[in-house]
Amino acid sequence: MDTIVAPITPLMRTSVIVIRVSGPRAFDVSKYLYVSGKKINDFKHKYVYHGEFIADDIKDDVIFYAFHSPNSYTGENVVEISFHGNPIIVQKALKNIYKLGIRLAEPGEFTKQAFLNGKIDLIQAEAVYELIDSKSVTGIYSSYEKLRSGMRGEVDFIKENLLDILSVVEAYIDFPEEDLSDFELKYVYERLDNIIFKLEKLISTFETFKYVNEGVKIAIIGKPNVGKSSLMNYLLRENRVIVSDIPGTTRDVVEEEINIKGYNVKLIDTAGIRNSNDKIEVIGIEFSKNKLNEANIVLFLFDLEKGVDEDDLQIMNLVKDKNIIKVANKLDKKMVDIDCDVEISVKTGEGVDDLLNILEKQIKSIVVVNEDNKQLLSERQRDAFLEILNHIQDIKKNFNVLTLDLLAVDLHFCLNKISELTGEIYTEDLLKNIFDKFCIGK
Ligand SMILES: Nc1nc2c(ncn2[C@@H]2O[C@H](COP(=O)(O)OP(=O)(O)OP(=O)(O)O)[C@@H](O)[C@H]2O)c(=O)[nH]1
Ligand SMILES: [Mg+2]
Repeated sequence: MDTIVAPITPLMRTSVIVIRVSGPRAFDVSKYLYVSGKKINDFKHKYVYHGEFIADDIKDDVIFYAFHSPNSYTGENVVEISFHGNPIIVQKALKNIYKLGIRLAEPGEFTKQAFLNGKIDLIQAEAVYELIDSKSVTGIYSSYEKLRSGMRGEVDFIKENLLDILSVVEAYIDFPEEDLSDFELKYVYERLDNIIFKLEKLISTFETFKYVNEGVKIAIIGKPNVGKSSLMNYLLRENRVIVSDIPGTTRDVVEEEINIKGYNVKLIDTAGIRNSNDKIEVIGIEFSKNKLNEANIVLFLFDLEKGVDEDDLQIMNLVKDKNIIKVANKLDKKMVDIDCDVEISVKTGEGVDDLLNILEKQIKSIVVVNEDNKQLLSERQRDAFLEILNHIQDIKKNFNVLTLDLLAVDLHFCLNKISELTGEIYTEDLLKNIFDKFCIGK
């Protein structure tokens, strides 16, 4: 294994920059490390040192610590050094470390070392990325659980059931003239059902994974001038979208990610929908109508000053199948009553908290987290489990007509899929796909 080095904090002017050296020759950096004027000769495991990094034209007061293989994040010898947060110092230090034959790490290569050394499996390696990338509390919880357990419980359950079936099938392969007894058939079907039940539950978590990562899409719609862009700005806490008292101000669809009560949300402001002769406005309105199809929740805005009219009813027709929250805005200028879920004034902020509470409830009903399955499957994991599920369902359907040889082949296929999932079997391409997403230093 190569010895690699990289900053594990951003390489920018900041308070502290930490670099990590990992690999069989990591302790060679001792060449540049001094404590009380003396070179460090042997690093003690998990000891923190305060000293100096001295190499050619640089010198810095540093803190460093070491981990001995295999008891480190990567499973290799590891030294981490924290410098004062000036990237010039760290660039120079790195240059000197390269002279020792230690190279700059590729994206995700520390985690890849951990995987190759068997410290973590591939599900856990992916969970490291998911944990850092998560934009919501649910996502963080899920990825942390995956990181801790690698979904061992689930994976082992499926594997054991597959092996149980395989042992029955293989016992009969050499005696093709004999049939499985009723008892053995029942045993096999029970195990097939166990697997199907578990897989269906697991696969259903992918929907939530998608919401957690891509965000729940919430479109703000309504006729022109009801305050859609004002509400968008209010929720984003910035003047992101142009607001004016001229109807037809917003011409484009504007999307922004925000966090609402711990949930990752994609908020979409749309052009006010009405019959218009303005060419550009018409294009914007068409865009908005298309966006409506993607929305998981629709915030339908009304105007409490002007009341409901034919335009509102036409828009209502467009979204009647959607998950709608009816929001009556401009409470501060209320002239009429409107049948709605909540009254607000974006101008004074009144009622917006109530709106957020209603939104939270709606989001929760979409981002369903099953108490037994808090670990959410990523796309790769979903695809692998889905392939196994399809195979198992076929096996169950055709159990009576399949030859034992074919059954054994199918069962081995499923076991192999699981091994690919956990990384017991892997290809360089697969690893590249997974680790290329990481940043350098992870
Ligand atoms: N009094 C009052 N005025 C508001 C309120 N919310 C928005 N407005 C005003 O209503 C006008 C229209 O607001 P916008 O946010 O641009 O409305 P819009 O729905 O995005 O309009 P289009 O982009 O044209 O579809 C602006 O003058 C806002 O300042 C409110 O709660 N009370
Ligand atoms: Mg607008």
